[in-house]
Amino acid sequence: MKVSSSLITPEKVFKNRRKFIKQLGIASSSLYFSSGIFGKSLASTNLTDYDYITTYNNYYEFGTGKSDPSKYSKDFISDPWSITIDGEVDKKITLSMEDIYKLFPSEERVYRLRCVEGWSMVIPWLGFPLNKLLNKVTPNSKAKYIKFESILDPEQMRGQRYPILNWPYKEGLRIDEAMHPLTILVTGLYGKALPNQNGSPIRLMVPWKYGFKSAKAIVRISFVEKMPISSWMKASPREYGFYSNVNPNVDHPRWSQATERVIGEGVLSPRVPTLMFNGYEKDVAHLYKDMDLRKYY
Ligand SMILES: Nc1nc2c(c(=O)[nH]1)N[C@H]1C(S)=C(S)[C@@H](COP(=O)(O)O)O[C@H]1N2
Ligand SMILES: [Mo]
Repeated sequence: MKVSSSLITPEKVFKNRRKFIKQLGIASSSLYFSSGIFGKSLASTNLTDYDYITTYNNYYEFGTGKSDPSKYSKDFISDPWSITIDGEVDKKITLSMEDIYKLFPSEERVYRLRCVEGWSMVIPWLGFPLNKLLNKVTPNSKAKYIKFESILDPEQMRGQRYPILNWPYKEGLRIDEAMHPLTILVTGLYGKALPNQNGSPIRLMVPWKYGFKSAKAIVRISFVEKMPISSWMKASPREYGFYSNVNPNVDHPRWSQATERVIGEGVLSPRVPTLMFNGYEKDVAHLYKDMDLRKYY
């Protein structure tokens, strides 16, 4: 489903659509929000309320508590902003957000975000495929991985004044994962501009991987030869691997990954079974066909 060019889709429309879907009594496995290859069946069918999406966050630059990002990112200034694409490329480029909005019109993608901590939300993102941006440069033969860097700005980000993580926040993907049509750069949600606490003005969303792979407030994307060491790999290599594909059969050393808590579904927050690759198995399993998924977590 495409969002109109006005970018303004009232939350009511989403609420109504959800109600409509509920009335139809569609089974979870057959719910399609969008068309074409992006129509995805979801384990939890209901869109998470805007209030939960914007007040229950992980964004350690603003603190480690779930309500810290919404509290402490209010005055974060993310305009002007630009992203540089560099590394093993013929010619690096820098694009302003204005360039990005113009070059890559956003579309709606309803994806579930599954955090490695064992909870999930279903979010109507606005964004565009990362491959469209990556195709603006020509990588050389050394390029094998993509490295993502979030902004380093301790003046605006109180969490960065403490060595909680290896700042700036770093993440990485294999080039084929980054080029996959499901991998998007996000510039909004619920038809509105991306709130600061969700990674304004631009963040990654890789729906078949644990949420920490989806770096917020990205300023640099580099083609690199070696597998990037992400901030979480550095913080705890035993617990957080490079691939970090959602996998109900591979537990975190400290908790099970077999189920997840659905945020916002009432006080009882039911646990539902976690799906292989977060439900995107058909689309992405081929990327890992020769890998032992127990080893490459
Ligand atoms: N720069 C940065 N990006 C980040 C994080 C972070 O702390 N810093 N947290 C990650 C984690 S653990 C999750 S689950 C998601 C949460 O995204 P949301 O707050 O929009 O739901 O963002 C990811 N991206
Ligand atoms: Mo997470």
